[in-house]
Amino acid sequence: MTRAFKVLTFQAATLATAGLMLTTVAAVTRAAPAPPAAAVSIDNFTFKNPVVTVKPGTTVTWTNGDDIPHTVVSTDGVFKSKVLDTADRFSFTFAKAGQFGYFCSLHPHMTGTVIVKA
Ligand SMILES: [Cu+2]
Repeated sequence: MTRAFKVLTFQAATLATAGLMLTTVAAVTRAAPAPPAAAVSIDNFTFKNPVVTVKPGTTVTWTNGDDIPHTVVSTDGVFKSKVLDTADRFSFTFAKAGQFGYFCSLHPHMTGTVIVKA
């Protein structure tokens, strides 16, 4: 009786360990590489890096570092941010290749371009 119980306990422990290992393997397999990202900061009425070149699928995030509101508006109507106050962010994921000009609708002299190519 006691011996059978011990064997059962051992088997349960072995199964638990195997289960843990499987879980670990699954977690490692599921960890996809971080999606590509790029950042553009807005400072002193300029897009600091006005031309960024990225691969398709990249998410570009603009951050307003000014104490003045700005927007990020696509020239071709592909994307449009709300008014960004200080430290606000706007992100857009560029799925397709192409050249995407944009500007700040409050200060149209502020312009930039995202170039998406594989
Ligand atoms: Cu602006």
